[in-house]
Amino acid sequence: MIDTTELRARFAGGLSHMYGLEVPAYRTLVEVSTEVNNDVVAARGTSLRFGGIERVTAERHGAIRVGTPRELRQVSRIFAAFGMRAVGFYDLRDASTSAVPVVSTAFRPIDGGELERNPFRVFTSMLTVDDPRFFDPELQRRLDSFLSSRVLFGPELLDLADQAVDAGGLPEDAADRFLRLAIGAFEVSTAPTDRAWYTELEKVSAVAADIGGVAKTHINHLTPRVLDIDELYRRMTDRGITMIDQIQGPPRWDGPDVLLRQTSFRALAEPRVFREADGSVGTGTLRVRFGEVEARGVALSRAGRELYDETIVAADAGRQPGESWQDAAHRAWAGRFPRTEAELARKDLAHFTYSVARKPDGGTRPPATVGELLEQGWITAEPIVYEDFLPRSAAGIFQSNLSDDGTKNSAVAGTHYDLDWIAGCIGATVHDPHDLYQAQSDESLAAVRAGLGLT
Ligand code: OOG
Ligand code: NI
Repeated sequence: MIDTTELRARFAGGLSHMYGLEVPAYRTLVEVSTEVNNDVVAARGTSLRFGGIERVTAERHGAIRVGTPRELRQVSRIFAAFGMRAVGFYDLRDASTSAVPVVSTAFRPIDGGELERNPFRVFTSMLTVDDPRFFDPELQRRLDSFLSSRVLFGPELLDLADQAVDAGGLPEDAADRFLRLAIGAFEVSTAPTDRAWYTELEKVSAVAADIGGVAKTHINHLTPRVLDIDELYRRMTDRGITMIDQIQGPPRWDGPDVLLRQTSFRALAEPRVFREADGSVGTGTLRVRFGEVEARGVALSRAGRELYDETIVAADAGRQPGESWQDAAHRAWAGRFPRTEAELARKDLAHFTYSVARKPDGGTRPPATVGELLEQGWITAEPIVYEDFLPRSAAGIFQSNLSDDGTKNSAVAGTHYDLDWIAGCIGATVHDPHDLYQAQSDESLAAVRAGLGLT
């Protein structure tokens, strides 16, 4: 029996192999990431925080885009077979100045042990066909009809997925078949794309064309994790690969690493087959797929996240003409963000797991608050890795690779989507990321309290 964890590891590895064949520059990105990670480990030693080196080296996230609630529900069944649950809700329609008509969630393991064994996650977006800011009734009708006639995930694939969920894995042969079908479902389409239809959608939004203009879904990008993203950016640039012009998220600074920093190389022209208006079929190119890389830090609490969002706004507002985002952000950070993890913990701005460092002996009774326990050396705090995404960075990633802003009619109201809508659509819980981190932290605190005799 190949269990859920092993299925997920093979799925992540198989997708990475497939994507490396489809987008060769992704192989360079993985190569350079591995070099940087090895150098960081050589320089700082192997006692890495934020996850062990095996986890970090194997770690990837992918991004896919589907067209309809039905497709979203189907893909959630496939991810469930890999132990990947829906976490979080992202509305990129408002997080972006360009036309990005999608709402998203991320499918990932939610258990600490499972994350350490293989943290593969997939940022999954669904086209909001019914949003009148992007699509008029006539275009909605044609999109609906195009999308409802395509089959992204066949019955055998879905059936194997359900079996894997029920049994917690699959026998070897069935597992091989399941993985082949699942990985195949995310390969780029070789069927001819209708040029006129694709172009019509592209005028509204390049994202809409990438989703609704083709017969299949595909991996849009895969993202290895790197321990020093600034160094990676330099080395990729030295190799002659054009990177987007900034690293998204918090700036590099000498304080704690928080949340998520991401960057990517520009999408490269890929050959695709097109059907022209006269019925002839020939090759053309599309630029939509790329490679992204990310560095992860500590998960922030709700209060910490508010501080983060405020600091980003302050960085934008304080940016001088000609100044880089990095420099402006660095200034904003230095003025607002705690400089140490201990301070983040004391102010309850980030999530940690706690362990007992010294046992009470004789008459000394440990203090009651986490801050005092830390200060007096009773407990230690390990940062909990941020396992999720950032809407602004996600919008930036979408946007940085669009050749055109598209069109959005802000005079009409958009359709409403939220976390509960996604839950209803997939017929499963969509977890709130904060609740997951809080539960992990609370559990460790309860054990610490018991260990110190504080309960
Ligand atoms: C997804 C963009 C979001 C990230 O890392 O923030 C994302 C997409 O381009 O489909 O992957
Ligand atoms: Ni991404």
